[in-house]
Amino acid sequence: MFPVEESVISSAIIERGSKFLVDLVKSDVIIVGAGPSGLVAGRYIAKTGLKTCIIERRLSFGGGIGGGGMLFPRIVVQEPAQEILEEVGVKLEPYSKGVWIADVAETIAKLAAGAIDSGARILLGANVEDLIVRNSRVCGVVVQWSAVTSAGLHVDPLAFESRAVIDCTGHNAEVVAIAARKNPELGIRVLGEHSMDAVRAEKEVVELTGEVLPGLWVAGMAAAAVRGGPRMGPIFGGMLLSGKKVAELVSRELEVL
Ligand code: 48F
Repeated sequence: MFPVEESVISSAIIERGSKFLVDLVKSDVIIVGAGPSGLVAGRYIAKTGLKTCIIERRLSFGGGIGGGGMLFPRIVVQEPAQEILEEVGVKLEPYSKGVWIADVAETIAKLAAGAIDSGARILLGANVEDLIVRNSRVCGVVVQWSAVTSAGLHVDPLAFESRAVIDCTGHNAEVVAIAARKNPELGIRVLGEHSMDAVRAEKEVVELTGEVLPGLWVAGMAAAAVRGGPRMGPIFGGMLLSGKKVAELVSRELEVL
């Protein structure tokens, strides 16, 4: 095996890791959250050629996919959203008319690979804790390493600019909640998700996907949380279609569609 000394390992990581981060300080689109909606949005936006970065606070992607339903390692997906999984090579098992079953590990891996292969970059272990807001427009995010946040250290964050920010943070709609808390004059509120109604929720999560403030978009469960839609549990068609819809809306807004 080729002998690689510690100094080479360290300098390679510091040098190329810094280059990666410098490149992220200005993007076309920043997506917060690498769950199903964020990964799908990232794939379709990056495919248009827009410079796309997904920021995820954990050291892994997939969000709520991994937990399946009560930790059973399967998720349900319905027509027509199964096509989004088929496109990235997820093997689907038919269950009943219009309903398919997918393995959670395979879904996570292939959605993430789909986003990365389309050109989206994923920054793991980084927490979005604030937004850049200029003249009532969201112009980027403020980021801190999750480890620093967990340790409660007082360390100033860094800011990453973008032409659009998409909140794909799931049930707490964290980015919109931050915008609401820190900028009450913008008049945005997070209504909170309602109790379960899977049929309605799946339809509404797609309908509720869209722009909530100039420069700030919401998709996935965060859209339901912001606008008071119901929850749906471990059925994922709505998440996938919401990610695809926000990608189309943002790409059109940024004039690449
Ligand atoms: O929760 P999550 O999977 O959101 P989603 O894409 O999908 C929801 C479903 O998984 C499921 C459901 C059934 O369909 O309701 O819950 O709407 O993924 C959200 C990701 O965002 C990350 C979080 O770690 C997770 O991986 N995240 C949340 N807040 C932040 C964040 C933040 N402030 N900064 C960075 N990442």
